[in-house]
Amino acid sequence: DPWAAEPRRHPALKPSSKTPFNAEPPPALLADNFLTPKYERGPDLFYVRNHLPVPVIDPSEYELEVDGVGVDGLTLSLEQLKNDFPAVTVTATVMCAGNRRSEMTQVKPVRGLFWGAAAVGNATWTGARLTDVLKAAGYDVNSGPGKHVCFEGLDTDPSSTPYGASIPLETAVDPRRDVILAYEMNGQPLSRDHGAPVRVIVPGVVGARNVKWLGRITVSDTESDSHWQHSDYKGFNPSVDWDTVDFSKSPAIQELPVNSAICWPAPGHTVKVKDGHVHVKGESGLTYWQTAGSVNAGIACECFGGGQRIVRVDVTADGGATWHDMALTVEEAAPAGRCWSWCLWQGRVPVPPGATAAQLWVKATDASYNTQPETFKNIWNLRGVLSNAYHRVDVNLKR
Ligand code: MTE
Ligand code: MO
Repeated sequence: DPWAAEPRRHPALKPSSKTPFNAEPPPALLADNFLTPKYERGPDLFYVRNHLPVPVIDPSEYELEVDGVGVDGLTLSLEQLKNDFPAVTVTATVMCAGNRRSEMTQVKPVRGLFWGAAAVGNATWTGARLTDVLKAAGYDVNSGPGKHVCFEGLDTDPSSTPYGASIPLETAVDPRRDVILAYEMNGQPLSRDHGAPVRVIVPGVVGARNVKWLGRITVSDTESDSHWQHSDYKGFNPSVDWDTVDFSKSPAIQELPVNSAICWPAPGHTVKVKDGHVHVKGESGLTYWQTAGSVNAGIACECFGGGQRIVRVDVTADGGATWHDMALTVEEAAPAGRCWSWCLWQGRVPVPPGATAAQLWVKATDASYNTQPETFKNIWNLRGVLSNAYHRVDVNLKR
């Protein structure tokens, strides 16, 4: 039974599939913490997206192979990776390409896991720089050959084919892109679900390329030949269907577009109105579940190409007649173009007088003034990826 050795999971994670295990936390628990937390000694609340059984890896026998064009070849143990290279810590949001797919599905069915808005998390990742490891393997990061860097996982399907993905060489060799081979998450050794003992973290790039249980790094002239690189995780014109789709015609998703979500109140919740406003102030932790629902907090997740900063989050409760600036309550102090983390936000939004219900909409804007589309209709795609239209939450109002 390939599923017999699966790790223990946080009971608050809501699975969309159990084998392989795929689950997301309740959104209200996400927006309260800049770093997606772990409570007590248990597993963490960071969403899990596995395509295959979690491999059983003895850290003392772990080996990372580095090979490919322009590479002399190198095999590293976990101890060597930790001891022979400077440890760097990067804070980065990881988001699944299918995050918020369940909203896109309402336009027209798509194929994929039924993700809500919480297939995203933020953590500090500590490890060796990919550029340092490539250099140690004899690769010239300034003028070496190749066009892509491929990553292979140690998780395999029944035909022994591993999970794999690749990123462009330019992303991999640029030290300012902060690509690291991480062995710690939020200051603790990686958990099994998140790729122990080593995963690659490619900040600003879709979850699928952040390969877990990393076994091999290959510099190559071609993209990873993995199914997940060439026949999945791509976007298409809304009129392309499963009869006409040609995966070779679309580029693999790398950077993700601007996204944001209202994490509180939850859909259908009753919210208290004060002075004509929905009181929108963040409070902490699990108390969210017990308060009267007078709280609204959200995340704006910037995973856009350049690592652009989120400069504004707007919310409306009247269908866009009036938009209101939210306060960005937790932001990362990162240099321009290297904002790899989401920001948290909250605020007060006026609701129409006398209304007993309202629909809240949110959109975020980044430093390049990229923002989100209004609806899913014209960004619909058959795989349900890149789902970043305004996030809308229906609430009841109590005066
Ligand atoms: N790496 C391996 N080896 N196997 C996988 O199934 N899933 C990918 C990526 N890396 C995957 C993988 C996808 S699609 C996502 S969204 C992220 O891991 C999820 O990372 P997490 O489970 O730590 O949140
Ligand atoms: Mo994903």
